[in-house]
Amino acid sequence: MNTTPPPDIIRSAYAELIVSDLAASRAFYVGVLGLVVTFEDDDAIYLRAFEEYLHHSLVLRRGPVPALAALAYRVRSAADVETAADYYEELGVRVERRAPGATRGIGAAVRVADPLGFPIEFFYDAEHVERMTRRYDVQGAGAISRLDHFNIVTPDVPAARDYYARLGFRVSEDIQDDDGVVYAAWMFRKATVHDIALTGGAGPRLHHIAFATHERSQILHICDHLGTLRESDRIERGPGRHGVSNAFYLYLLDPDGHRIEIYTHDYYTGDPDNPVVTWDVHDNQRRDWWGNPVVPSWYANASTVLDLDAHPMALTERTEAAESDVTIGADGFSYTRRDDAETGFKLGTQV
Ligand code: DHY
Repeated sequence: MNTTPPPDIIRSAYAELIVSDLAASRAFYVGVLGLVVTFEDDDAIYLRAFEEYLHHSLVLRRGPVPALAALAYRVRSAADVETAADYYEELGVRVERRAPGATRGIGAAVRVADPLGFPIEFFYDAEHVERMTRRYDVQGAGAISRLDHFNIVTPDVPAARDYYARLGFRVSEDIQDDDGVVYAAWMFRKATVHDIALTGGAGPRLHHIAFATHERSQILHICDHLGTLRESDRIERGPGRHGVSNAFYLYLLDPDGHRIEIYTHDYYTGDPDNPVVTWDVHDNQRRDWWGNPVVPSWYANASTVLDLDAHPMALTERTEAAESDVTIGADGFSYTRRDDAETGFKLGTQV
């Protein structure tokens, strides 16, 4: 256990993804999602959403293996970057100090191989660019406001929850069964439902990164836009209303299969006694408030994670039951009203 205090983390701030074809990725992230290009060259594209004034919230870097290269948290001050280095050195994991500009637009930073196997960066200083909040002349009908959260796949959710709790994150919601098996947990630093979600499964893998819009209409427009492009197969799940978080959601797959969530309407969690919501894993409305089934790919697939030398991380299997084995959405193993018999009609058992 650490004697060094943890860094004061403000929020999830940016992700760096390795993609195989920058032009194809650009067509998706800029052409469809409308993200703003801060800088691009032959190796990388640096993107931000309309309300963001830091250099980027997403880096797409060309590389041989589509993967996650880093998840970055912003900390409260430059001194907190040093605190992060001390904290992880005391934990005994690999810590790399990065000079200003090692990632374009980012100041002095620290990257660590965290105990869950993820490449995590901490930074404070960053280049400021135009915040395009009021640039309605360039915002489309599907305008995205900001990065909202990361969702990672990890085999032991309680262990991951405890690690993040030591970093100062609090749980907003989780999914458990009557025996206390924890299938997933949502944790936050900023005053929303989450900055990081922990999904139980073979890990480390990246489940998705999520961007927020202001309204549901923007999410629906993205669906319409994809339909018009005859790219409806980029829509993996939704649109729908989450049970957990109460957010309106859409999951998309980028050209390399990285999953991107578009998310809006979650709620304020900032008071110190914010109540934790625990869902029964057999509640059909936990993941989709309307009881629509969760497609199996959403449980099964996730992105490879790279170590600090850009090598793919080996996976550790989950030993406890997988959520997809005990219930997939409204699949007849689950309930809508706890004591009713489940008909399972949404998967077509009526025929
Ligand atoms: C849920 C998943 C998310 C999220 C909030 C809630 C639960 C679910 O519907 O699967 O990715 O951001």
